[in-house]
Amino acid sequence: MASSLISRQFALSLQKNLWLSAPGCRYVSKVAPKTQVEFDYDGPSMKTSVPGPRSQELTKQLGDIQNVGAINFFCNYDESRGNYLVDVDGNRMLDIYTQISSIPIGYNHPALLKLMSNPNNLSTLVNRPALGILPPENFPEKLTESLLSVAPSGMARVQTMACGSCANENAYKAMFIWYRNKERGHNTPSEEDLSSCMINQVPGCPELSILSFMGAFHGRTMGCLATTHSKAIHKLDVPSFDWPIAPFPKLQYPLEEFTRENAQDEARCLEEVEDLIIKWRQKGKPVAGIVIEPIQAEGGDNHASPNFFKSLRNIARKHGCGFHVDEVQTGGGNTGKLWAHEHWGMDDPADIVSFSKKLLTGGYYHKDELQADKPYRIFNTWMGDPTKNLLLAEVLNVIRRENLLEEVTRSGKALLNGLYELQAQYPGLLSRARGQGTFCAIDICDDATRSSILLKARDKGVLLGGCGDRSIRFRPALVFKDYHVDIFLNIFNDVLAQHK
Ligand code: PSZ
Repeated sequence: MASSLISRQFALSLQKNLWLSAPGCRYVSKVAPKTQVEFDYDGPSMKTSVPGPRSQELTKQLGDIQNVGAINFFCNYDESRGNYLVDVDGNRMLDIYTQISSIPIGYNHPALLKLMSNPNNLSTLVNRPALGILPPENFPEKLTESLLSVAPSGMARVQTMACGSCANENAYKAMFIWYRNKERGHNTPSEEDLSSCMINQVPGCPELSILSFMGAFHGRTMGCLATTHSKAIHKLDVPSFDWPIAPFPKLQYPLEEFTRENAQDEARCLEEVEDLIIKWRQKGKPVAGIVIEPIQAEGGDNHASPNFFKSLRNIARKHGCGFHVDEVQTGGGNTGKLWAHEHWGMDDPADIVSFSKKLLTGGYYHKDELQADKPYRIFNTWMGDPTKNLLLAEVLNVIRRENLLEEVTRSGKALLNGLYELQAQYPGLLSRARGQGTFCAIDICDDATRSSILLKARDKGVLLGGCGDRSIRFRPALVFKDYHVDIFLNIFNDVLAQHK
C-alpha cells in the first residue's frame, strides 16, 4: 500500500515536464525565479455545484460508517496543486481556507513530493516509532533542522505531540507540574500527594487553574475544552473546570479612528485579568498559567495590540503564572512572520508556545524551567511523528528559498486593500476588514448572509471559511500570490453583487 503510493508520487514528480503542458496548468517562472519548479493551475474550473454527485454518493456511503454532518465534499488530492483543491467531481477551487489553515506551501509541492519519493526516507514512512522511548538516529538532527531552527526567542527546548489539542493539553500539564514544584520548593512529593492523586483528590490533584479568554479556542480535549469559549456546541454536556475566563478586547475598526476607545478596552480587559488572578487565588484555585492566542481565530479573528500582549506577559510574570501563547493557528507564516508573537517585538514573549497545523507536527516550545522534572510525566505513545519533522524541515527550506514570508506580507497587503475597497463598495454587507499578512477576515451583516456568500463563492470556485458569529476568514497557503488575490477579488465581487 505505502510503496505503491510512494512509487505513484515518485512517478508524479518525475513526470513534472508533462505537467508543464497539462491543460489548465502553468509554470510560474516569473514570480519565483529561484525555485526550480512551482506548479499551479491558472484559475478555478467548475463542473458541478459543490458537493457534486460523486461527493454526495460518497457522503452517503460514509454516512453508514460515521457522522458526516460536517463533510463539505470529497477531494482528489492527486489532482490538487498549489493553491487549488480539486474535488471528486472534477471541480477545481482556489483554496483560501487550506484544511483549516494547515497546508503550508500548497498541495503537492514538488519539493515535498521529491522528499517523500526518496528511498532513504522509506523506513521513516513505514515504521512509526514511540518517540519518547525509541527515537531514530536522526531525530535530534531533524528537530534541530526543523523546529529548533525557528524556535521563538528565549526557547531552546521543544516537545512534539500529535496535534494541536494534544500539544496544549500537555503544555497545561507542564505548567501545573512547574507550578507545584515551585510551591513545594522542589522537594519530593509527599506520601499524601502520591496517594491522593490516585483518587483525584487534593493535595495530589491540586486545585490549580488556567486563565483563558472569552472567545478563545484551544482545542476540544477535556483540559483544553475548559479554556475554549468560542461556541456552546463545542462544550455542551462535557464536565469542566471552574477556571477564570477574562474578556478579550473588542477592537473597533478602522483602528486609526478608535485609538483611544481601543486602548481603553484593552486596559479594561487587563484589569479584569489581574482581578481574576487575585480572586481565584483567594478561592484556593491559584492561576498556574495564562493561555492566549495572538489572534483569536475560531472566535472570530479578534486582534489585540502588541501593547496588550506585553502588559499581559508582565501580569503573568508579576503573579508567577506561566504564559502560554497558543500559535496553533497563527503560527507557520500567514501573518508575515513565522510566529505571530514576533509582531509584539519582545525578547521574552512567552514561557510556552504551542503549534500544529502549518507546522505539520503538533507540539510546544518551552523555557528550560518548564521541562517536567521526571520522565513519563509528559508522555504518550507517539509523541509526534518523525515523517512530519522531515516534511517540516523541507517546508522551512522552501519558505526561506522562496522568501515566502515577504511574499505573504505583499499578497496580504493586496488582499486587505481589496477587502477595504469591497467594504467601501458594500457598506451594508461588509465591515471590519482586518488582518495581518494573509491572516485576514471581514464581517458579514449576519450569519445567514455569510452562509449564502460562502456557498455561492464555493460554487464559483473559491473556498473560504467562517469564524466567530459572522466573520469570513482567509487562510491561504504561503504560496498565495497577488494574482491569486485578484482572482479571488473578482469572484468575491460577483458573489457580493448577488447579495446587495
Ligand atoms: O472545530 C474544530 O475543532 C476546529 S476548527 C479550527 C480548529 C479546530 N483549530 C484548532 C486549534 C486552534 O485554532 C488553536 C488556536 N488552538 C488549538 C487548536 C486545536 O488543534 P487541533 O484541532 O489540532 O486539536
